[in-house]
Amino acid sequence: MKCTKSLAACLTTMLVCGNLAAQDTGFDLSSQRSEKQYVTAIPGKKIDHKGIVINPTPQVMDITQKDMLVSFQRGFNVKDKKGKFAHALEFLKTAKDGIKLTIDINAKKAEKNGVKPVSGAYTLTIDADQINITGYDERGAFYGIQTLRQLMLNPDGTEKKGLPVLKITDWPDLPNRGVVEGFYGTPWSHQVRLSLIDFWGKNKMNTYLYGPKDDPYHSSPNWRLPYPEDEAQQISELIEACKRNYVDFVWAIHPGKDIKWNEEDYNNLVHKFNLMYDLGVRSFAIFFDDIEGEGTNPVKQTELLNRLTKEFVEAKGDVESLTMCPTDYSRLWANPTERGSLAIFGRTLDPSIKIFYTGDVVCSDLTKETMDWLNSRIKRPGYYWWNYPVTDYARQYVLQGPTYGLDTSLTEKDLCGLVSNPMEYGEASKLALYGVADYAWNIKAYNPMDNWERGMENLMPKAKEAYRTFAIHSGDTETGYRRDESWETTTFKLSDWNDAEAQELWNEFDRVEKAPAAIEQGCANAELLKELKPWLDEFNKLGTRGKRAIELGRIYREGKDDAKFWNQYVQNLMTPEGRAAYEAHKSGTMKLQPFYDNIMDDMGEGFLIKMVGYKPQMYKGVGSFRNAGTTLTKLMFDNDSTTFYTSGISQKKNDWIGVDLGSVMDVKEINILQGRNSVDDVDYFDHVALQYSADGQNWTTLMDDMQKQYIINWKGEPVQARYVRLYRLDSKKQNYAAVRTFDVNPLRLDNIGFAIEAADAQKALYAFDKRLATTYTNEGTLSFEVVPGTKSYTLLMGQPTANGVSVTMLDKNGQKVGGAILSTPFEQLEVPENAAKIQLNGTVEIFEIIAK
Ligand code: 14T
Repeated sequence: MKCTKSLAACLTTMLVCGNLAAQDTGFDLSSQRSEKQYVTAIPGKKIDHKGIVINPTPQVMDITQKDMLVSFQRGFNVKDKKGKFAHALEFLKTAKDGIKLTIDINAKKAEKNGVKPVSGAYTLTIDADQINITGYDERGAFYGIQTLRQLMLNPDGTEKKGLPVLKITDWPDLPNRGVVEGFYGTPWSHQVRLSLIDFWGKNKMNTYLYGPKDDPYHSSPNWRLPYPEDEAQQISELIEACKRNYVDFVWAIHPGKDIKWNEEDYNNLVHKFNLMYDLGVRSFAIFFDDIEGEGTNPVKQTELLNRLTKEFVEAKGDVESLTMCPTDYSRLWANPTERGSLAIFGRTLDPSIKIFYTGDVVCSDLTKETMDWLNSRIKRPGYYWWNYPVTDYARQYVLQGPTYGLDTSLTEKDLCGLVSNPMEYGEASKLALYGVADYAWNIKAYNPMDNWERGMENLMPKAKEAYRTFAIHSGDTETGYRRDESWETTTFKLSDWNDAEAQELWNEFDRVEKAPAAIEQGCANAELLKELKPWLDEFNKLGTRGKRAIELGRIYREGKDDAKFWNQYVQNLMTPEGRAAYEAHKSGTMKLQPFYDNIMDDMGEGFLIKMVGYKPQMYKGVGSFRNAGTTLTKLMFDNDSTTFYTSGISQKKNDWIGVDLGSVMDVKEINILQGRNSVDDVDYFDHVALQYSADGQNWTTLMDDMQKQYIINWKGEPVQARYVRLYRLDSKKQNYAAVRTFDVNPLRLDNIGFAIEAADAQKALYAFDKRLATTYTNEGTLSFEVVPGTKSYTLLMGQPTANGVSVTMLDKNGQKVGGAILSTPFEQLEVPENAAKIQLNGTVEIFEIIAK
């Protein structure tokens, strides 16, 4: 794709395609996204909380009297000493003769009770006859109330039997805990934002950074302009909701794409800040991420931020210190030297200003090492922007796995805060945020696996098991920030089949098939259900297909009934539309989908060999990239030059992409299309050799030293090869590598050896290519010449339409010598000796016509 639009427009287009493409000019985003591709196991394990579940996990909790519950049925006699919490206590019943509940805000008292003196700290004591909440500050008291609520109510809102007798002494580890709405794509709706703000309050998160990339008034072109009336009104409403939940609303501006470092734009920015101030904003951020050109200048950025600190923040008196996101927000492309922007900020940026950072790459784990690296440069504890569970770079996923990848030895000295950048699906992001809240509050105690179990119970108490089935298979991003999934499931290849494992996997696919209906039944959050719906629909189908694949495996292994096998096999394949839907909303990409795809392919291959009587030429993707063995490579062999295999990661020295033909054979012709197009794409090997090998070890070059060549055709004296590949030669390129077509020994009407007549004779070749992956859908008449000596034909088809397919056999004079009606997908046709031509009439998808 050639980008003539602005960077943002390009980025957004590419992101919409779920594919972060590289660009050939300027800022090469895709090479920057060379995420390390490994999946770490999830730490922690499920704990029995004995009915006391508090999120985030309190710092200190003493059960002062075991096995005793204080009944609160008669209600509470509330003494809200400072009169601040009427709105926060609606969940409890008040009664004069109820149990005494005193809520106070008293820093000294809280400190004496043992809390760390930080905003949000509180103590909560529950005794047989009274309950006391003491906040270190107002926010702390509010958090004490949240803890009490969790002790009183079940996730479904029903009341528990009674309250445990205990003392909780609690405070947050990190001063800034929350969320940045910072993704590309549709910004959250007002309703979803309100629901999230409430969720954050309940889970003791205190920060909402408002910075949706596709809000034009946050970014270019409209950052200088006021919000339209109704949007301004909604922002004020968000600020009110945040106040009720003790969440700091931080409004972010993203001016870097077209800012001029002059007085006029400085005034434009102050003017916009003042407009936002008037709407109630008291905390501001400036983002300089994903820009190029003038705006990236760190000296100018610093001058702006320092001046704003003096002339806006300090002048106003009631505005919080600024937060900024540097252009070099990831170590991947940050200049590490003293002259780099991070070091410049360290030396010159006002120390009150917080600096964002996403870690070693764009989406990365939070580690001590990455924070040390950053902090030694910026000379302050960095502010971690965690690009999880964001999916704007891979929109076919909805991430529901455990929240992990966060080092539990860190303290507020390593980072001043943690914000998560979620998915454009706000409700579906809550499961991940439940973990972020827990981690940021109590780092040492963080137990990812247990948090995940509690999170699902919290979000879908009436369908927890079904939700768990969906979530455990919806964690991985396949080619992005990889996350473990399906860790309780064992899959296998057809060649490693064993009956017990097959039955267990069938049982799991059965649960997969049934989970969506149970979730639709039990999920009380309609908005969450709406967000998940497209994935649930596909999940259900995946369950059905998986079960059928295993049932087919049994028939296949019996090997008795070819017709039965093929009839059911065809039913369990996906139509092109079915496949597109499957690709658009993916779950089970780590184990379930590959199992289905592989076993269907392997059974198809085995069955085809059985029908043909020998091993025909196969097409399997091979190569140096991690995903080279996956089903993604099929896109090179589908005779569709609009679809392509992509490495999904940067190319480097010695990389290669090729095909395994299944066995050594005569190779006479090779046709390859590199890149995603042949005009100006950057995702290809711009210096490359074409090679073949019989053993996969020793390679011989057929064409050498090809420069900037998308289209590669070779034809010559046959060579004996099982493998053919494109091998990357010396190059500076770091883009992904993509291949649209990788054709070896292409079948043609002039080399197939018999005549074919059809509406589209070229496509009709797919009925004779001995490949199940390519089919020909006949409409009307297909005729083909009978090769002398042929005794019968096996026809592998889809289900013929109700009228069936009529067959007419003609001799060399055009006289009819036989006929039949084909009505099932698997048919055998006996051929009379004098037949010279066969005509098929009717609508049917033909996989293969095999002569015997
Ligand atoms: F500001 C940053 F810290 C940041 O992460 N910026 C964007 C963010 O808005 C986006 O949601 C996130 C995940 O895709 O990554 C950043 O955007 C990128 C980064 C790339 F390396 C967009 C394209 C890229 F190639």
